[in-house]
Parts: sequence; C-alpha cells; structure tokens
Amino acid sequence: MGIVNATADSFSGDGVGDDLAAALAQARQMLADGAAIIDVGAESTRPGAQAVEPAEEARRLVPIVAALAGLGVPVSVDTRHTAVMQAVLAAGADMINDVAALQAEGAMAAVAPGRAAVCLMHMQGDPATMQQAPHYRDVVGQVCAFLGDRAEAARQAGFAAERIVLDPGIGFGKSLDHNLALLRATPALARLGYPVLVGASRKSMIGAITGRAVGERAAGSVAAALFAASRGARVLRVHDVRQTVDALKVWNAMEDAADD
Ligand code: HH2
Repeated sequence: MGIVNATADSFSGDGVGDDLAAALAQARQMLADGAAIIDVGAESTRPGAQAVEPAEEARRLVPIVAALAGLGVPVSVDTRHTAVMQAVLAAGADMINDVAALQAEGAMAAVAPGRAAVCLMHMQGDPATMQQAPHYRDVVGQVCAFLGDRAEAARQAGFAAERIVLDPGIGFGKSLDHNLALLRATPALARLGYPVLVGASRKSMIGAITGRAVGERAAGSVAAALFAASRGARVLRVHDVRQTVDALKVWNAMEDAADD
C-alpha cells in the first residue's frame, strides 16, 4: 500500500499539498513500482498537526479518488470524518482507512452498507496528545481486544469478514517498546481471523533505532516491513514502495526456493 498525502505537513515530508497532478503522478509512480493499493489522505495525524476541516479534506480527496478509481486502481482513503467517508465512497473509494476504527458518530453506518473495505486501526488517545505518556497494562492483549471488539461491531453492522482489515497502529499512542511488542505479536493479531495491515514506514520508532532523520529512514522502514510480513502482515503501508517491493521479491524468492 503506497501512501499519497495530499497535505503540506505530513511527518514523512513527502506531502503534495493541494496539487492534484502531483498526487496522481506520485500514485502512478507507486503503481509502477509495484504498489497494489494507493492510500490517500488529506489530514496529517502526526502529533501537533494542523486540523483540516472535513469540507476541505473532501475537496482535496474527491478528485484524487475519482481519478484513481477511474483508472481501476484500488484506492483507500485515510480519514476519520464521517462526511469525508461519504464523499469519497460516492467518488469510488474501495477502502476506508480509519485511525479511529469507525468510532466517530455515523461512521460505521456510513461505510457498512456499501462494498468498500475498512481498515480498523488501534490508537490510544488522540493525535494531539497520544505520544505524551502512552501506558498499557498489557499492550498486545489490549490492542488485540480492542480490534477484536471493533471487528465484531463491524460484523454486527453488516461488514462481511472479507471487507475487514486490522491494524495495531504503530506510533499511535505507543512507546518504542510498545511498537516493538506489537510488531513481534503480529501472529497474535492475525489469529483474530482478519488480514493485518502494518504501517511503520519512516516513523519515529525507525528514527529512535537508527538515529536517522525522517528522509533517511527507507532502509530501516524496509526492515520493519519485512519483519512484519514474515510474521503474517498482509498489507504494508509504506512511503518507499520501490525499495519495499524489491525487498519483498528477494525475500519471497528465497522463501520459495527449493531446499536442495
Ligand atoms: N499511519 C499514519 C497515517 N495513517 N493508517 C493506518 N491504517 N496505519 C498507520 O500506521 C497509519 C495510518 C501516519 O503516517 P503518514 O500518513 O505518513 O503521516 P501523516 O499522518 O503525518 O500524514
């Protein structure tokens, strides 16, 4: 899953702002590099990011979604606002990627009746304050319990199991140790019975381990992606598509090779 941020302030530094042509060019390059899904967002969720009004978010997203859907590209939209979900679904979005796991008023009811998939992500607190003092009794147990409950709520609302993806929410109200425990526990999350999405790309955990600035975290991010894949993650949300796809190809070739 390649990330296209129609923002000016994403932490990764590769946001394209309000430039439709740049967003489409970035998406096309990611597809050429091997992405299977494009995830577009117009509101940064990094701590301290500027809030974007839902009307403005939809204004930026709808033309991008319509253009990509028209090309037959599987398109996911990263939003936590119900009105934006409705607008992008009408424009042809195939997936709603919600860091708030469809907990906003009306969100579940807005997405459940259609054909679009949903990514339900775990977050402790809200983006403005979530990194101040994240605390868990049992991070893996609590995240799995939350996602299991949200998946069940989605099923009750009418989502078929094939339309649900779960995400532990790397960096969303988590310390480095919490993130590492969750990545190691990908098999436990996968045992809930839904595909697991992992997004560690360029995040501060990669910086904390390598000491690298955001623009220099591709290699560390690829290592995290391979580790997650090796533990059963089915979707990898990444900025550096070409490097990640190449690494997966090499790793898969070795996994699939005959033993003698
Ligand atoms: N991470 C970010 C945003 N959306 N969605 C899911 N499902 N999982 C994630 O880990 C995730 C997400 C943060 O990354 P990015 O979009 O690059 O940054 P920003 O929020 O600053 O635009």
